[in-house]
Amino acid sequence: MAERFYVTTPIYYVNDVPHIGHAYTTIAADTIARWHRLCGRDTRFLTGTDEHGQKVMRAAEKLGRTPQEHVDITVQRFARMWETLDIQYDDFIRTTEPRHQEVVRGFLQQLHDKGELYAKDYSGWYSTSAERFWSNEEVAAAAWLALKNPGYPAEEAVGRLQQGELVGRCPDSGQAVEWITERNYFFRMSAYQERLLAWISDHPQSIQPESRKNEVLGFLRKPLEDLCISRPRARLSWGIPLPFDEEYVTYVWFDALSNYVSALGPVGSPLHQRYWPADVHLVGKDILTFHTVYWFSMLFALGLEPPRQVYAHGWWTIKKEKMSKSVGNVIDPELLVSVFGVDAVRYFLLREIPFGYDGDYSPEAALLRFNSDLVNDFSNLVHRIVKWSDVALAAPGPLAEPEAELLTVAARATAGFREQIERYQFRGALESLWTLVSAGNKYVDTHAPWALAKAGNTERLAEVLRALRETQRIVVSHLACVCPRACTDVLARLGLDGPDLRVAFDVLPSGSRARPGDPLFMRLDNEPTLIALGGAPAAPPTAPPSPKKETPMSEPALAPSTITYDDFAKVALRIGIVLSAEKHPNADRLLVLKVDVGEPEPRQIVAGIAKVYEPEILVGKRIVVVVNLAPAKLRGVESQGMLLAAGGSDVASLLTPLHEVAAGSIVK
Ligand code: ME8
Repeated sequence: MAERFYVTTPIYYVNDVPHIGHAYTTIAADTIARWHRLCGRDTRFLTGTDEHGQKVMRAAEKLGRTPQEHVDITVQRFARMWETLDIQYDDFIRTTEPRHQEVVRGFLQQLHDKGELYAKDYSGWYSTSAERFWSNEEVAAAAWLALKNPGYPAEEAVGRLQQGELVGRCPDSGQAVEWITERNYFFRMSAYQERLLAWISDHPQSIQPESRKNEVLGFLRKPLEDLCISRPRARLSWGIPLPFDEEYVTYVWFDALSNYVSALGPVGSPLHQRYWPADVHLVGKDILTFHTVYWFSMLFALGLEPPRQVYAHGWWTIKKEKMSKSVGNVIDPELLVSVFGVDAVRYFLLREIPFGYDGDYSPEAALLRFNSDLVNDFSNLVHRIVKWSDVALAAPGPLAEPEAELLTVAARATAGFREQIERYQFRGALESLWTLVSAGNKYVDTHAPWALAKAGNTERLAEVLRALRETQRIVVSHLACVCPRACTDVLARLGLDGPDLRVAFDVLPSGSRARPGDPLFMRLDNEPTLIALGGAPAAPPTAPPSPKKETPMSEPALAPSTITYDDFAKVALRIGIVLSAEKHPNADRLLVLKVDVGEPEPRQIVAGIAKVYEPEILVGKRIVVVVNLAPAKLRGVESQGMLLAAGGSDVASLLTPLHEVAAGSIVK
């Protein structure tokens, strides 16, 4: 039987709205799964949703739904998002499904029967928002932070906490915590400390990257405590009841972690035998301890093998701040897809930061990556020879020196790609593949098919076209796991029905022709794109020269530089009156306006203001329009100008004159 590969993502909290962080892990897992499938491995890719817990229960109550009704609705956000992002999972597990609950209850019973669980009274600081207990030090430190007191005199703060002079706070949410005492069930996790250390030492790849492994080893330097695995039903009813004591439900993490096994069916079932242990659990660094210390110990206790690897990647941040719903800085993948298309979003997220490290998102970086890598390099390689798509390929013959050289680059580039993608180094893998994209473009320049055609040198033209079409085939066959749509399209143009990873120039049949097609990616203009992305239309990034230098992800806060009056006078600003406004057919963020700027015909202007204004209320409003901006297409609709708005990256208000001045009035 073929070698098998089992990859998972975390199961996401069903209450949340998916953002680029969730998309990141899932796109990474999808890329890995597609790659392994392509290599002929028996691959399984699991994702899903985490549907129990207090937050879900409260959200449902607020909306007057039962928790089950609530999760049945909210789970659709994830299902739809994965469809938008071309995620090809094999299974989607929901923790409210009977198939999951049965396995979890079986696990609990088994641990109970083996004496791995015991009941005891426990007192501690409980946070209802985080659904967990915290230590004195943790809640005192969070309280100190909330008061914005300098430093943190740990002993003094803990002392004040115990005296009741300081209100303890939850380190996650900042909300006040409560001191509660309750009887609960505990898992004897402390008994597994030595075994965990031995396992990690014997399986150095089991936690990656190395820095994360060291973090876990650091955690394991302190004595491991037993893990509370129950919550009284009186306090939390939305969970899986303990099979041996129905007064309690299971702790959400015990429930959630089990999904990786439960999705395969009961232990011993055919799928379980075929795929467990998982090859890799991809997770964010926030949930590393749960996936290593807790999960490995649980598996030891259950007599199951730990996953072969847990790989923890870093955070996407916004202006160096963690992305979070409460801060209100989350980036909606739908918006990025509406501007760039799905392949480009997948490419950007995987290419931009090394997998494992944190990285800051900015619309400027996304646009730069798009215009340089995808338009200038990749799309160019595919499109420049479209003119000769009708030329039939000659039978492959011995390679002349330039073709042999190109093939050598292809071999090196694809070996680098293969080696790095199998270690989840997406950025390095793509960089490696791009050496071939660049070499292909250079080959077109040097061996100028247009000149060969003009000179009537059909024999050499057919040779050059073979090398180029084979190069395209090799590039898109490898890239198909990252950018499936564009690559499938190019493969079809080459007459193939799927990727072919062979690195050779004699794969395409002699006599075969290609089919012409539109450019895969079209250059996007800075200003309108940045506005559509909710970014500031300032400091236009230009495509860097090839070979590219590293793009810093951070957005430096530049003070505006001085310009002359003449510079300013170049911008023609006019008062416009909005005649009509409607939603853009392909982008949620955009509105399409017809604006009278005092010319014979109204201007059509596409603006990224749909999140702030309902179209109807804009009709009749006077606004300020830049009328001498080169027209640009925004998601397929032409924009003949730009509106002025206040607020920078988040549009706060359109600018409007104090008096009813005529359409076309000059603004200066
Ligand atoms: O933790 N940058 O679910 P969750 C990168 N239900 N990745 C991010 C991110 C960001 N800013 N934000 C989220 C849970 N992620 C549990 C998991 S698993 C048995 C239970 C990704 O909805 C990253 O993979 O909070 C992170 O680990 C995961 O989303 C957390 O998703």
